[in-house]
Amino acid sequence: MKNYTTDKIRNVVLLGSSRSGKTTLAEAMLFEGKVIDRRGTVEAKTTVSDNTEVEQLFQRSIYSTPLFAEFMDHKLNVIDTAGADDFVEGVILGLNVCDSGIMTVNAGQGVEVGTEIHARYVEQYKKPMLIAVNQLETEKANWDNTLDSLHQAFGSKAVPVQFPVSVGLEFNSFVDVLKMKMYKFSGEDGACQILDIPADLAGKAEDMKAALMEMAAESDEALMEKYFDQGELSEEEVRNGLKVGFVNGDFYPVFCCSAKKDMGVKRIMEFVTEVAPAPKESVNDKTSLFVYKTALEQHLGDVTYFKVVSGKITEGQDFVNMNNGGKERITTLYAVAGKKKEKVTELVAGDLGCTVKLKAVKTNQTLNQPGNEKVVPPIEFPPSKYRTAIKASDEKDDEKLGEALNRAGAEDPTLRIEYSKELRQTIINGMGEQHINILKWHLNNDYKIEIDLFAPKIPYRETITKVATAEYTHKKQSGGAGQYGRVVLLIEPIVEGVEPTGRFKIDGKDTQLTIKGKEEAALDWGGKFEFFNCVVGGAIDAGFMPAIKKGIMQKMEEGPLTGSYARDIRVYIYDGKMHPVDSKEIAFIIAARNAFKDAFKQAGPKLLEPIYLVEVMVPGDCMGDVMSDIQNRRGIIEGMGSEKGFQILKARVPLAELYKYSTTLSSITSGRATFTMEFLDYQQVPMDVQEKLLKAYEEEEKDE
Ligand SMILES: Nc1nc2c(ncn2[C@@H]2O[C@H](COP(=O)(O)OP(=O)(O)OP(=O)(O)O)[C@@H](O)[C@H]2O)c(=O)[nH]1
Ligand SMILES: [Mg+2]
Repeated sequence: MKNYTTDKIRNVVLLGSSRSGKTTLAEAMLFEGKVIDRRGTVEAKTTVSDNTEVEQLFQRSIYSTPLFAEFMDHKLNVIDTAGADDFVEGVILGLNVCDSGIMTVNAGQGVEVGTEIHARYVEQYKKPMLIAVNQLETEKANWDNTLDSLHQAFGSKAVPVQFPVSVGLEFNSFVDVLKMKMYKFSGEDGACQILDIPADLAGKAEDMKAALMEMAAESDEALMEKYFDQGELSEEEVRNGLKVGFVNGDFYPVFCCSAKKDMGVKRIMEFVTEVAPAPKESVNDKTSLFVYKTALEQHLGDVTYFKVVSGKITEGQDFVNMNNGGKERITTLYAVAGKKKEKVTELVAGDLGCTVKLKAVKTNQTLNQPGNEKVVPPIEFPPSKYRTAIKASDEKDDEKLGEALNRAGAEDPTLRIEYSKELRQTIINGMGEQHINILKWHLNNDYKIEIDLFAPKIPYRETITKVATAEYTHKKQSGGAGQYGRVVLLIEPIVEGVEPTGRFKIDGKDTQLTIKGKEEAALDWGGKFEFFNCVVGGAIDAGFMPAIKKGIMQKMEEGPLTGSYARDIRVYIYDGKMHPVDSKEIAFIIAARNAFKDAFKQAGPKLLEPIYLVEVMVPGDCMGDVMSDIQNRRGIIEGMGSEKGFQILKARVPLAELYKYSTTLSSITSGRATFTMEFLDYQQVPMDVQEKLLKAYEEEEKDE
């Protein structure tokens, strides 16, 4: 491959709902780009993208796959992504490192929720996008309905720059109003005649061209002036005007294609080459690389995918990893198209490439030429929306499982592995059940580990609602070293804005406790804890206060109700007793722990559960089912709205009710909905639920 300068590079991410034809389009682009001389198919498991065993097994893309094509003296870097919401990682990293997107839309379906989800990200990242209406030669294809759904979703931004002469099994030609020509295809491999527009279609083409000319004029003052003066613009001026509008994301040109029959693909690549933006990165700075993906690949080992974010890189160059200070030498450079790695000698700013066998490099890290201090901000991936606990079916595999999970988490930033000390479980946070099933597949097949997946515990919180006192004497004075400690304490809930007074009715008498020592802490797990030493008359040496606090903290970490973290409690130690010999730390730890536990149970204890704000995007016809399902999950509807032809439902839902929610939602709506979930706050658990949880915990305690 020859070396390309930045202005001759185009970085494009493929977007679109699952099965809308992204991988098939990529295959046709590689064919047109002379990277392959025969096109494979997804069904035959012979495409360049979708080259992993698991993708071929499930006949869909799961990972992002970097590809390239050489076309019209340009290098097109293309990142194929997965349309399924569970595998959103590729879309996010693709939109981070690419400069424009191609959105495929299945002409038999029109805009789907997958289209919507990807379009939201396109707007979030403010990237220009063109729309390829694909599968036009299929029986169900409907151009007009698809255009309607595009206008519903994107309003006047969706602007057709082509229209098919016929749709369905007959589809073999379209009129392109940018070129004012008709493209007629024969055979399967993109063979095409470029003809004059037939008279019966010329009127429609002229109207569309006029609309495009107006849009081009609107994008630039000088063009606007000329357009008003002379009433028309040249093809070149129209293209330049549209380029401005396209690059600004003011409009999404709509193209016709059949990726499977390689019809219209070349024209889309021409548009990308002529109109889509080149990378903005500068070759004149010191070299800096941003690692956007890492993967373990057969025969190659660790592969590191990067974007040259400034300067240029040649073989044998030394780098500093700005995130861990490590030194790396890049011995080999590749341009990459799936499993195909083509050696190159140089890559310039804006280009995408990969290398192998680096020592300690992860996704989101920056590698710099020594002396360059730049650090590229990490890609932010969407919050998880599926959580499951995991353990090896056989304990002997525990360590192996730990290593495999760490590797999986390092390769897939949307997979977050949590070793929860609080819940004493390993928890996987992912994007959905399919996402976790793929991980399971790898653990079973690549690592030969059998695993169990089950509902994770809920990080409840415990607190109190009123004042209570308790005392406890720990006495062990039979044989050996004795232990003795007596603690008398009072607890009260910490209420925002209410200052402690130390004034209470104790044993029926108004009592003013003297606060001699005060410790306050913000708890790691949220909420506050305050500890007051109010012991007078030397009943307990101050030296034992840390032990008393320690005993109480042990119960704060493992609350009396369900063993969950306790929060927002103020403790007054106001009396107790020591033994001159047998009083030791351990005695006061035990005494305090039990006194606190007893007081807690009398202080109107309540259990708090994590509440998530769930936002569901769903087609109108499924709204009723989705709402009642949410209400069956103790969800409280917070609001409803609509966006681009979809209904939006917002609700507060307990985490305890959200296990496998993505799976249920997908089955209620036949995969036509999506949702996000974000932690909101803690809320009291309903009494009946609390009772059940307390009972379950008591049982668990008995078993231990
Ligand atoms: N008839 C026809 N079938 C197509 C066309 N494009 C794709 N297909 C078929 O549609 C199915 C899905 O195509 P893919 O290319 O895997 O779609 P995708 O967008 O990559 O799907 P995900 O990887 O799941 O996101 C496959 O069976 C393809 O052969 C087309 O233009 N015409
Ligand atoms: Mg695919």
